Amino acid sequence: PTPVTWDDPFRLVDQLDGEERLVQQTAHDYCQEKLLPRVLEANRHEIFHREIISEMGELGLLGATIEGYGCAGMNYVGYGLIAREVERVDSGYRSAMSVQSSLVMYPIHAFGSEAQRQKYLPRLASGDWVGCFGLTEPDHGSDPGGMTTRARRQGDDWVLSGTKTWITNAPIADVFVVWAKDDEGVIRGFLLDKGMPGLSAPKIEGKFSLRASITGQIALQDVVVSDDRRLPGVTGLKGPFSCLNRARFGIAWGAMGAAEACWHAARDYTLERRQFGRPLAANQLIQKKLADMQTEIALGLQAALRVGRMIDAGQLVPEAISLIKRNNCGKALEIARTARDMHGGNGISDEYHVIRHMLNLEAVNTYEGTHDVHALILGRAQTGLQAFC
Ligand code: TGC
Ligand code: FAD
Repeated sequence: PTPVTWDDPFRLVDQLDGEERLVQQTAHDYCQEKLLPRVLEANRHEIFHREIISEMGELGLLGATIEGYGCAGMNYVGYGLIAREVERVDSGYRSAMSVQSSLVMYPIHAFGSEAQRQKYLPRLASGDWVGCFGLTEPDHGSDPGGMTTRARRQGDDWVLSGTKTWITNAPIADVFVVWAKDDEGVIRGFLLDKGMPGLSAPKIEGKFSLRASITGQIALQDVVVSDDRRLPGVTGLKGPFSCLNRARFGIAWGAMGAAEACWHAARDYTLERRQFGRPLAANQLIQKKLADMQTEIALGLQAALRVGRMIDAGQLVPEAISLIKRNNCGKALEIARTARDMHGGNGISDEYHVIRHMLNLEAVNTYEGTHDVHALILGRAQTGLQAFC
């Protein structure tokens, strides 16, 4: 019989094909060798090392599910495995990767003109350009349908005005995917380039979470945009929400990667650390915590794999994605908090990594639809009753 290993009790590895294992190994090696050594400095000093995007591009990790245009053309399970490996190091690095892949390259590929695809996708795939996605506004986070950013018609052009906030990658972005309402109240997507008159992206300072990821606003002061910068293939909220489906799926995998890092750290630490004359890990209370972590992670990964297989079979069900985004982020946050506690005083030092994961996961549990908003999505789908308002 196949031996059961404590760190992969359901043998997830046996459920992956050769290509998926290779993708995971490539991502794992890169993240451990190149990202982990940089993360303490990045987190302490709120630095996003821009070259990371280029390195990811070189390895084919950006827009990895897209066929052609310099992209790797892998399946969604492969994309999930990349997210898991990147977030095993830091959720902020996974943020940068998911925004570029799911929120910038996906809509250009799915809703863009051929000219837009040719212009943007190869440069975003290589990491020569960084992208960002502007949906959230200061007064409209969970309810993006209330957005006040406007796209007014002016002859053949559009004039964009408004403010987007909490936008990952914005201060360093070359390309901005911006969602705005036209004069009839129809939501449309636009592709803006850095340096356009009236466009700026100030950094948001003082984050206690995702400090290794750069976040900013997008300020639009009457930015004149030609019609060929409009994404022609979609109108309405299903445009941004289709992107969110993919990103939320990646986050469900990524959060499990962060949780695994915390679980393994807690196991190693409690095996090593002795109190009352024996290893902490010899205590029943400690072993129960480790068993709970193992259980939630094993279940969460199986669920993420199942949803990945559904997407790859052409059965994308948004509610299934809400379920795993909500569950895996909530469980990962709980695991990180417990792992932090199990490290005692050392747990608050960044040298032990768990407090960084814990603080990161606070934001991961909030963005891309908060834990409670996903509960309302699931509640609406099973009762038919809208509880948002
Ligand atoms: P609702 O009436 O439900 O839907 C409006 C239209 O959208 C369609 N739709 C979807 N289409 C595709 N996928 C989905 N998941 C969809 N959900 C809805 C729907 O069919 C409808 O289409 P149509 O043609 O009939 O008009 O809209 P609502 O306003 O009632 O929505 C409510 C709610 C709460 C579900 C929604 O607004 C929501 O999900 N809020 C959360 C907002 C959010 O997730 N923001 C994320 C911003 S981006 C971000 O956080 C990036 S972090 C990146 C990182 O660093 O990793
Ligand atoms: P609110 O919507 O004000 O919610 C506050 C609280 O109220 C939450 O607990 C929520 O669950 C609860 N709540 C809201 N509505 C209801 C309701 N109807 N019933 C019960 N409870 C409710 N956005 C982008 O567009 N692009 C990005 O790249 C991006 N990156 C981000 C990066 C970071 C680091 C962060 C923190 C956020 C980012 N966001 C981004 C924004 C993110 O998607 C929003 O923060 C999120 O959708 C929640 O919106 P909000 O912050 O306005 O909270």
